[in-house]
Amino acid sequence: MFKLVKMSFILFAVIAMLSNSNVYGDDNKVYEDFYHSLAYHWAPIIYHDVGVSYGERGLEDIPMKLNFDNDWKGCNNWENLTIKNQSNKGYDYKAYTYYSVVETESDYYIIYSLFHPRDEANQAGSIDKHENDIESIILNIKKNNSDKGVFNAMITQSHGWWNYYKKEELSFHKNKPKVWVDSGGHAIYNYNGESARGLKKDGVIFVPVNNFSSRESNSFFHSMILKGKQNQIGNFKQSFEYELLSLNDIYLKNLNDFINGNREMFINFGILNGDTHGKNKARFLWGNQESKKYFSSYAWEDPVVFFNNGFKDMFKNVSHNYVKNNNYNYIIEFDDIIYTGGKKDSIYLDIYIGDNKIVNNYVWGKNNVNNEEKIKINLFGDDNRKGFTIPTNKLLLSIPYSKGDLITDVHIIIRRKGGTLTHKIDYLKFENIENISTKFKYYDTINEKCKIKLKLQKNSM
Ligand SMILES: [Ca+2]
Ligand SMILES: [Ca+2]
Ligand SMILES: [Ca+2]
Repeated sequence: MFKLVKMSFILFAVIAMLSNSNVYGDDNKVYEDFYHSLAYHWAPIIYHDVGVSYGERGLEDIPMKLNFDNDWKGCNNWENLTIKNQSNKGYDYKAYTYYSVVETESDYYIIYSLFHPRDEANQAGSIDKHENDIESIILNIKKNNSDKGVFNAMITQSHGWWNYYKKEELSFHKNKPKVWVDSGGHAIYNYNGESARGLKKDGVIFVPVNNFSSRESNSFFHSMILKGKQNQIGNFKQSFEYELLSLNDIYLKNLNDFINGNREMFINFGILNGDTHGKNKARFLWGNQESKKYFSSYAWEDPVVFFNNGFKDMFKNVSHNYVKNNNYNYIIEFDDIIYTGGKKDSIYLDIYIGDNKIVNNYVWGKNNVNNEEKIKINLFGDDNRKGFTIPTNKLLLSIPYSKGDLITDVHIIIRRKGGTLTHKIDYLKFENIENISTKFKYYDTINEKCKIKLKLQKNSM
């Protein structure tokens, strides 16, 4: 039924395209509406611990919008988050969560990111508090012939590590998974029915709504904290509303700010500007750099990799073809490599984008390669060392567009493994990613020991 609705929406968009010059706007609006409804349908029920003994009596434990203080500056967020500022013009202390949806031929991946202006984490004697905090949840929804698909798996973030849950390990309210968020540090896990953890076991539940109701009692801040009722919060006795906001809007803002040299909100790509109790501690998923254990550097632009790494066989047969994905801006697409480095070699690639190493022998490798052999490059396939099972020849990248002196360089190193040692065979370097041809082309490596055929694609977003 919904498929029909979606189809007719798309048909409508196609007709609109033919009759209207505003082509992409109309088409994107259809997707935006559909993805918002999908994100809302599956949006988590958030069991959120509350620390009423913090300076602002629990205000620290409300997931908020980035501009809660009516500006787009990161460095003033710790200072601005006070109860007494609540009447300042444009301040908004209601609860929000950011979402983004990408779609393959077989699955949806829905990202939810929670932003808190203060991280008050106080772990085992060491205090790790800092200005700005982001922790995320990613759901995998399998497509079927219903309009919203079927829930399959969830990954949640706890600071620098990630937790993996199959459907049967979770509890739900109707279709919505229940998650638990730690007070102060805001690590996210599944909600397993336990009490809130603080001394007084204070916790509240945030539930998604399409639009906030006007009733004050539905706002945790207005009905409890502002009224000084922080001693009556109780142990997950009360629920309050949160609204969903577009994470892609934030991503685009970050791209544009970066290109324009505006560092007020984002000190770097994916990294929030913060200066209180530690510097620049909060990262959105597109600022992640880890690609050895969790592969969280892929979570934003290529969640198939992120889930395949975490769940292995459970994701053996899913599609790696994206039908809609606004979370990257470049693709490096590989065809093959002609190797002239030796006989029966085990070779692999190290690829750096700027300083960030995102491809290593865990991602792609090939054994028993002979001299002058031509080998197809299937990233996450072939003889990779991590057990990935969903090959692709496309490397999706969310990096700032290069402009002026903001150049993103690409460095591809071909290595051979011999016994326990590895040898650098040769390398290829593009000073600017946009120097890569947009049509397939062989590039000789610097010492002419290999040729690699590749091309660059841009996401037209
Ligand atoms: Ca601010
Ligand atoms: Ca500050
Ligand atoms: Ca945190």
